[in-house]
Amino acid sequence: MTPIRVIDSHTGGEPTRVVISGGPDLAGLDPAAARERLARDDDRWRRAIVCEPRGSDVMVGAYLLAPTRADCVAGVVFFNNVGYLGMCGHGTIGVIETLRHLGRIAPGEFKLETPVGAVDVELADDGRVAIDNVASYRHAANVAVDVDGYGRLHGDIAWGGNWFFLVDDHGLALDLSNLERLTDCTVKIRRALERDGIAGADGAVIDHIELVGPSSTPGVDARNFVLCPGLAYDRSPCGTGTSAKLACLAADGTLAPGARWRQESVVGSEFEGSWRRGADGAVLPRIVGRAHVCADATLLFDPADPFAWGFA
Ligand code: PYC
Repeated sequence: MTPIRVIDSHTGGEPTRVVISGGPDLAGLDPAAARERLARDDDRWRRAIVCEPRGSDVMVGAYLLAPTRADCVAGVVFFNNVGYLGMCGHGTIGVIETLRHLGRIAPGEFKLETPVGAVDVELADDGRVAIDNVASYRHAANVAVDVDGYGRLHGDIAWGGNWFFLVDDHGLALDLSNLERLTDCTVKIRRALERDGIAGADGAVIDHIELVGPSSTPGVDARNFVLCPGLAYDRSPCGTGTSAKLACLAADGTLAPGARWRQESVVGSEFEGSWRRGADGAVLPRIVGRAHVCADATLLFDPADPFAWGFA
């Protein structure tokens, strides 16, 4: 087994592991085709790269692909401890910071191909990355769900590059000291959605649960707790989750186009969001955040290691 070189970064505390060399051969595939192939034929690489013993439930991986579109700087497929993501906001910021660290890009504007479409990104001189995310929208508002141990809660179903159920009336403190209860509540919301057949467009599974509440940080509009598909919580404010929130604010008419929305995570890291109206009326979110590279490592595969291919 050839070693795999990875670069780890974190975006507001949420890790991204970018595969620089080694791993599955994805030559010539666009991100959507690569994701399909990986899930069907090559899934063991995902486990080996982001699951224990080399990774953890929190780790998000990113395969870098040669772009198939002339206007894109690279393609990317994001993955985690249970599968593959359509888009990943914090991960995109981590990929851009990684490309900058490698000297492959300098501050400027780029396009990145993802399985759910191309996204425009801008790297500023100070290292901040702005993502013009995919068109986001609210699919359903104020959907009631009976949650074991928490009673009847209400949430909006929204798309921000992944499917989210956004709940305001949870009554929980969005605080690190309350992680156990936050996780318990969001896992139970997820189960209740599945039980009741509550889904996104075309029956899509809602695999991200976002609790939103006020922030006590001056100037910050909201604080969130996001449960990811593999049941780890997002340490960052979640780029796709912030996009989903912006779509709901736009649908409610409570955030004007171009107005700034500052959202912080349960660990206190922050993304800045805003939205503009696309030509077809779509809500186009912009998310701004910053990542830091924290490791440049080689993953080794010992043929005698019974856990060489990871375990979930
Ligand atoms: O930032 O979009 C995001 C994200 C999705 C899952 C973890 N982070």
